[in-house]
Amino acid sequence: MFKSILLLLVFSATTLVLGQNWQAFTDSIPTLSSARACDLNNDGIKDIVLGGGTDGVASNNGIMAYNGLNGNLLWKRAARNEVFGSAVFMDITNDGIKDVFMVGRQAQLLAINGANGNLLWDYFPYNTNPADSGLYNFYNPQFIADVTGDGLQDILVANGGDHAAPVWDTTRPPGHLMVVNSLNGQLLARLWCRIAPRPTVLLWWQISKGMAPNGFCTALAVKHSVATFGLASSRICSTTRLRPPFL
Ligand SMILES: [Ca+2]
Ligand SMILES: [Ca+2]
Repeated sequence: MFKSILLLLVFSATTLVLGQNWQAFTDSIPTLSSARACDLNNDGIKDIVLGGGTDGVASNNGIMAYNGLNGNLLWKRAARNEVFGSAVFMDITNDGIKDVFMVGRQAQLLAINGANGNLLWDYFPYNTNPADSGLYNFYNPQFIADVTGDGLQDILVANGGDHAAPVWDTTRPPGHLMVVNSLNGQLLARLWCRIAPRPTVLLWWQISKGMAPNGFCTALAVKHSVATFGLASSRICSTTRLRPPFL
């Protein structure tokens, strides 16, 4: 029973007019995900999305969306591992309802239809260990200016954190800073980062070629220290476009 950690949400006094209060309960999972609000059923009331689960364990309660009006579950999704990220929202299905982008362990970078919880794309849909491909945890993504020219903002996200490595092992896989097509999850650019000996130093980087249809490539300028876990303490200072000869 001690593992049956309870998830409890309490949202109170959401409106002075109706004086609404509700609680929602999801059994058997902890959560490190911060709740995010977005109207997913088009009733003018923001709904609540958050992730859950335990490190190394698949869960039927990986990502949940609760009705902001009454706390009822709008939809939920199973997850192959812990979903510790916090959602960001953008409509990529053009139905007027924003879709959900969520991250977690085991290379989970997911786009989910905000209206019904259906999976739109999974960055790593393969039934293999992503560590074999050098991929570990995805950390909270953010939207950046449109790279592909389809009018949709694209995604900048960090991946890293081989927590299976012993603490004394300083030979660790690099973290990745990645630009991903928000429409389909395609990798557009990737930056490998190792631990920097001092701030503002980026030891080495590489960007995959030919990812932008206009012949330009996106380069990422990174300052400040690069943390052990990918880019947790890094600060992304700017995005610039470079012609391929400069790469
Ligand atoms: Ca709503
Ligand atoms: Ca949508």
